[in-house]
Amino acid sequence: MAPFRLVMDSFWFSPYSFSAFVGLTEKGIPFEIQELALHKQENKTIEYRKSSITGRIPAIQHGEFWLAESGAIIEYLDDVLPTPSYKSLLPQKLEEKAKARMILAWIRSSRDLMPLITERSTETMFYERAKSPLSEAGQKSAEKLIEFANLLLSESSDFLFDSWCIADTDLAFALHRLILNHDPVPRHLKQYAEVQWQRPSAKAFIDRPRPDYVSY
Ligand SMILES: N[C@@H](CCC(=O)N[C@@H](CS)C(=O)NCC(=O)O)C(=O)O
Repeated sequence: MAPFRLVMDSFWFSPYSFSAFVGLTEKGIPFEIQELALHKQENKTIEYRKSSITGRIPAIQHGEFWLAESGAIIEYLDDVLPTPSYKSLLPQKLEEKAKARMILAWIRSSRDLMPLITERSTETMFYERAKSPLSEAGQKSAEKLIEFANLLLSESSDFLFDSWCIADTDLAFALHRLILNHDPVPRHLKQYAEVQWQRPSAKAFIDRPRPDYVSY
């Protein structure tokens, strides 16, 4: 098997890097990590732009093959490292897989989440907590996330489906924007998100010692 490399941010706080990192870790294969300092624009070099095409992180290199976009990376990992030899990142059942893709896409691109993402940035999760309460728009955005999670999860679910999938990891990350900043989150959603946060693949990212933050 050709070696894998994950190119990610040096502050270890990108939600997209988190998803790709957890995906690779869950596959149980060795992989190298290359950190790019986004505040120094290390992702803007011509070499990285040519390889990644998007110039954004994360990207993976598998042998000579390069791929960016965390959602595409997850799908590629499941294709190239399939079950049963490797853990599946997306559910096996067709409808559950489709739902998991919906969840990943909504978390990545919904405009509903934009105010929350701005006011509860990942800097507030891994560096300094938010100093101001959520604005009206931020609160609406938080309510939308909570409604979304509530509609998908029952009161006692540890997972979205029968067992863990990468959508659990992504949804828990989004909920932790609120949890870590002490914004209200219903108890069962908090418990659900904390289960995902304790997963060894997630903890390896979360507990990683981080360099001092430089704003950019
Ligand atoms: N849709 C992309 C988003 C990737 C993304 O926006 N990455 C940010 C860091 S969180 C980035 O590379 N920013 C640097 C830049 O845009 O110059 C994915 O899912 O991978």
